[in-house]
Amino acid sequence: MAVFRFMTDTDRGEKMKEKVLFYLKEQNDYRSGEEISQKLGVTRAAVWKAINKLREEGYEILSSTKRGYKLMVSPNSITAHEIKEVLKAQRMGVDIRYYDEIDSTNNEAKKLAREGCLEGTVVIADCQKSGRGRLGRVWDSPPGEGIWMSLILRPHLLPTYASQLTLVAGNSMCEAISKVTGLKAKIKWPNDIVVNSKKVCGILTEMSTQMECIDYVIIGIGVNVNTAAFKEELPYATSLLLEGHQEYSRKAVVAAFLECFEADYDQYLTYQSLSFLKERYEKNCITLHQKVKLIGRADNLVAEAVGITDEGSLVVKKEDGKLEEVSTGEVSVRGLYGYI
Ligand code: BT5
Repeated sequence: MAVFRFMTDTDRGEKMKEKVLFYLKEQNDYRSGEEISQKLGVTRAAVWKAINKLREEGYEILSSTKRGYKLMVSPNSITAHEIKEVLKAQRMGVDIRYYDEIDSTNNEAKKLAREGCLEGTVVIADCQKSGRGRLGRVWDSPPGEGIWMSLILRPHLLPTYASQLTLVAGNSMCEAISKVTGLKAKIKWPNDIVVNSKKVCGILTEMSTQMECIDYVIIGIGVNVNTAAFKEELPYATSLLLEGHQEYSRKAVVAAFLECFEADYDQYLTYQSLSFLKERYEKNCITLHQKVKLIGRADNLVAEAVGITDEGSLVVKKEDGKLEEVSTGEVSVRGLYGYI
């Protein structure tokens, strides 16, 4: 059930800002306040207000009494408007809700999902105050540096399939990062993306079920894009900036991810299996052909990771040569995060 709401003054201000921004981008030259107000059918005061708001957000807009306004530099921003401008996906990102600051995008996504929002709705924030990892761990989400976003899905699947969507999303983000930055991003099964053996991205998948079917799935993704330094407590964290020695466009990574995920999600729903993705996933997965330690098991098993099943389990080969499928839990991989 969709829930409708009336436009507030804030909504109108946002719309006006978007219109002025779009006009200045399109014209790519000085435009007088009078011309902008006439073209957009609004007062000059409204244009002036929108320009000031844009400047507050980091847009560099020159003004000259004779010539008017000219947009010089757009910030590395991930507002709905900025993402939509470069996004080619149709359904993923159909509705983008941007927040300067939020507790956790997964919390907001859950709220929207309960209210009946469309599949493909994205909640994205510049900063999270209570970003979460798995098992209640903290996810560091400082302002201006990363992508903290949650994607809402409504697949007609049994709940046991939800964890496979983490793998589809992880693969899409891995390929999106490689495509945008040229860096060699790899997947640490099941939910981390690493670059040069350090963690650049984590995924937290949560779901709600109804009558033994999935009601909604939230794919929460955090990517360290332009983080210049991490806290001492995060020795195994890295960012695209630290690995690529340059700043990257956050919206380009978001758009590339949503485009890749849209195509793969459709295929996944058709096959209801990861068979279509297996070759690409295995190529991208750094866990394979490595010694792994299965954490939290009574036997503390150490084995060699040899493959991924069509259901997304990790296949390990034990010392006695026997194979075992591991579907959940934490895995330490030799060479990553301090495991020697
Ligand atoms: C994850 O958990 O890796 C899932 C992270 C998901 C974050 C996204 S951001 C958008 C959405 N909204 C949320 O509230 N969450 C999702 P896990 O595998 O449990 O890893 C957590 C561990 O990674 C922490 O205990 C730290 O050791 C480390 N860590 C924390 N912040 C990090 C960061 N920014 N970069 C790299 N590692 C970090």
